[in-house]
Amino acid sequence: MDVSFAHEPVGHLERIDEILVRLPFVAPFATSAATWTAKEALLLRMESEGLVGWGECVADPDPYYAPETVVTARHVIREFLLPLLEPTATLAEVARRFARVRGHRMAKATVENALLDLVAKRRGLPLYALLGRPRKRLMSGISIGLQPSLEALLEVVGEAVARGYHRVKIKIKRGQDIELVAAVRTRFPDLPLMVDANGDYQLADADHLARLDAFDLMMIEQPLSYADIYQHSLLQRRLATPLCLDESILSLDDAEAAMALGACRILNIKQGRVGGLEEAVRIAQLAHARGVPVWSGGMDETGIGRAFNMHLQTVEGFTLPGDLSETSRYFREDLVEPPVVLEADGYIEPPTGPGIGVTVVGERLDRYTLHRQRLR
Ligand code: OSB
Ligand code: MG
Repeated sequence: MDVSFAHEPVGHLERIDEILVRLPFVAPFATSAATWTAKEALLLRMESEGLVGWGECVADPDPYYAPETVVTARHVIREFLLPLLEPTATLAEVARRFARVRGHRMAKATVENALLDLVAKRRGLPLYALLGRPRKRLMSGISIGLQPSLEALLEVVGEAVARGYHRVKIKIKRGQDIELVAAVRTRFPDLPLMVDANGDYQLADADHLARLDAFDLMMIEQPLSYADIYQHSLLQRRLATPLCLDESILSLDDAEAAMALGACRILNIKQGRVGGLEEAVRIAQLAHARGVPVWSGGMDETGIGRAFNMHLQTVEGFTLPGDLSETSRYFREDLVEPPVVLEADGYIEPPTGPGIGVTVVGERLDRYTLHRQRLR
C-alpha cells in the first residue's frame, strides 16, 4: 500500500500495559446473536519516548459475533505478537511478521492501532493526516438494537431522526423482521434505512427475505452466516436490495472473493475486525476500484476504538454513513475527551490532535478497569 507510515520504525517501546475495562451501556444492545449490557474491552497502552499510544481490541468476552474473544486476544498479543516488535522493524516489516500468525485479526489490529497512534504522535500529525488524508466532516449513522416492542422501536427510531442522524440501521432476526421494517418505513417514508441480521437467516429463507425489497432499504447487512460468502452470492441474485457483508469479511482476500462472486454490493469495513487500519485501507482501495461503496462499521467501541474508526472514514471510498453515533448514545461517561457529538446538520468532526486525537482520562480509566498488567 502506498502510505508513508509503512517505512516508519516501531521505535523503542519502554513500557506496554494491557488493561481490561468494563463500561456499562446506557441501554442494553441486542442483536440476533447476543445481548450486551456493557462494553468489556481489552486496551493496549504503549509508552515510547515520553509519548503514549493506545489500541482497543474489538473482541468481546464471548465468541457470539466473532470467534476471537478478549482472552484469545490477550493470549495471542502477549505470546505471539508483542515478541515480534523490535525497535528497528518498520511497520511494513511488522505486518509481514504478523502474517505468520494465522487469523486473530482483532488481536493484530489492537497492536497495529497502538503503533500507528504512536507513530502519528511522534510526527505530530492527526491519524487521518498520517493516512495521507485531509480533514473531513463525517456522516453519522446509528445502529439500533432489537427492542422489547414495536412501539419502543418506533420511539427510538423517532429520536434518532429528530437528532438528525444520516442513516438508521435496525437489527432484525427471524420472527422480528418484515413487520418491524414495514412499521418504521410507514412512519418514516424518506428515512435512509437499513437492516442488520447478524447472520440469522439461511439461503432457504430467500423468498422471505425478498419481501424486504418492498421497503426501499439501503442494504441488508449480513443476512446469512459468517462463513457463507458463496451462499450470499446466491441470495444476492434473488434480491433487488443490495447485500452488505460484515462478519464474513476478515481480510482483503475475503473482500476480493465477495466482490468477485457478487456476494454483496456494499462492504462494511471494521478496521478492528480485518487486522487494522492498513488492511482496512487496502480493502477500501480495492472496493473503490471495483465501484463497491464501503462504510465503517462499529463495535460499540469506547472513545479509543471509535477514534480509529473516525480517522479511517476520511479515506477515499467511504461514501456511505457508517456506525458512528454520539458518545452519549453508548455511555453515560466515556474513557476519553472530547466526546463524539453531532453538529446541527448531523455531521461529526473527527478529532484533530496528534494521533487518535482524543485523550484518555486517567481517573475514569482507573474507575472502569477490571484488570491491568504490565507486559514489558
Ligand atoms: O453487527 O454491526 C454489528 C455492535 C457490536 C457487534 C456487532 C455489530 C454492532 C453494531 C453497533 O451494529 C455498531 C456501533 O454503533 O458501534
Ligand atoms: Mg453488522
